[in-house]
Amino acid sequence: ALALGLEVVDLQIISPFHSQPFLGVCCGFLLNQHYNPAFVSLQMMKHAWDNYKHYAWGLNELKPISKQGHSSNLFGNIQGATIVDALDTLYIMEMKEEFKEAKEWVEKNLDFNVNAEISVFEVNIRFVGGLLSAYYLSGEEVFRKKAVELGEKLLPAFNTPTGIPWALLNIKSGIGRNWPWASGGSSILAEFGTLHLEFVHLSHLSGNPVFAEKVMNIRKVLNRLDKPEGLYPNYLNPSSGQWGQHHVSIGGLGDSFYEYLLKAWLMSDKTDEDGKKMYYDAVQAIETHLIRKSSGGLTYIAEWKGGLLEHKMGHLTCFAGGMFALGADGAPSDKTGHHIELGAEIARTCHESYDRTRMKLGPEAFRFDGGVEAIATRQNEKYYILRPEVIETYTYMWRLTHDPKYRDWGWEAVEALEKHCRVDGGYSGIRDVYNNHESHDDVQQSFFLSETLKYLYLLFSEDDLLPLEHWVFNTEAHPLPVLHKDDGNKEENQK
Ligand code: DMJ
Repeated sequence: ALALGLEVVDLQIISPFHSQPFLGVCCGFLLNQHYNPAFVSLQMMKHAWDNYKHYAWGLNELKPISKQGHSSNLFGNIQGATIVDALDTLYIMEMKEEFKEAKEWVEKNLDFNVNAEISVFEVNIRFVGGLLSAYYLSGEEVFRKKAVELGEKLLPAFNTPTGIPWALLNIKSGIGRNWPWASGGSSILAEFGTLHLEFVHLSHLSGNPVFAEKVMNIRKVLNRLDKPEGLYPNYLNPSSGQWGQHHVSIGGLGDSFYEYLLKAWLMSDKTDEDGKKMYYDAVQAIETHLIRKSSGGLTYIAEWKGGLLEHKMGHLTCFAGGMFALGADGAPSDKTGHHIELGAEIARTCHESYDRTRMKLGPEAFRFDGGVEAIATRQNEKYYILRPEVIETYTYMWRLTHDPKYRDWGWEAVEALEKHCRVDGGYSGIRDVYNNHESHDDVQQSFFLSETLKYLYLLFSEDDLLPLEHWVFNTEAHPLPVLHKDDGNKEENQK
């Protein structure tokens, strides 16, 4: 850890939440006896932001070891992903100067008139979602305008025979296509199923119904289809309207589709009965066919391949703990307690996946076969790229149960992030969380600022900061307000 340039000492930190002592190895500011954990998350944000600003300003992401910009092909040559993704976190943490400079950058430099092939899903959740949240929080018109402008650029993605959008779109030419690796030219469930919240808000803020119509049509197509055992395969062909391979996952390729069904209902002030039914029916099928308990008593969500289970759970799947708990309130047939319990069990399993590594950070995927439980067995599944899902679930579980263990677990994650991911030039992912020594991947993902640090901050803050009754978080942790029936007039005013 000394190689990271941190001031490292062994010390006993008293848990900020109760009397159990933490044995910690940590960085400068944690030595201050008067720290508070929300303040620590804010300091982490400052370190991530300052370094991005210093070394990669205006580019998509930061390479914190080589101290330069990082570009990913997900955004084509749209720039500034970290700035747009971080806007609302800066706002919530009251980093006013930083928010101001981010806003100025958006005003002057955020440009969608580029010849770029982009991922419709990634641009929607990070850019459209980030701009919408920034607008709702700050009221600054520039964010609303940019969100709507970008939304319009995404519309040609829906020009397919079924209206199921392409995964990739050239926002200049309007030509779309799918990932070449996706089953027989299919679109991906977690991609086309994760547009709903943002597109409903785009219609709300622009007065143009086209956005909401596009995502409601996706619902219609899905509702017409037969679902194997009530499950949704990850692949759907946008031309034929037929499923591709029968692979089902609550992690990668499927995850946020389920999240958006529930949140569409919540965001509609619980009027979107269709979304509600689709969500609870899907959870029922998931429980029957995918959720299993290990011999050591850990509940996990397996993957389903044409009827056969792969006993593997991805880090991405860990968001589902928070989702089950968030959906508990509306669960049919007195199942509220059961859904909370399911959330708690998934949280515990995901915590175990962290606790069973040397670095106390979770692997990309962990398995429940071949004599192991909650451990990665394949070398290419041992990495941690600053993902938020486990901390996200702690935050929901804390808000919904107030069991102090979730704050303790969040604090363990803070300690591990500070010890292993914090470097001079920001925060980096780790190649192998079971190793004695950090091998850094040299990427500070934009979702570290938009999600991981925001969820930590919320975990350690009061419940009245973005209360769950009034806000839903998109899958990139951008808060969007619940729309009440009488909010509709706004659309008229915007015309
Ligand atoms: C984020 O972009 C979103 O949370 C998405 O839903 C899944 N992948 C990353 C974080 O892991």
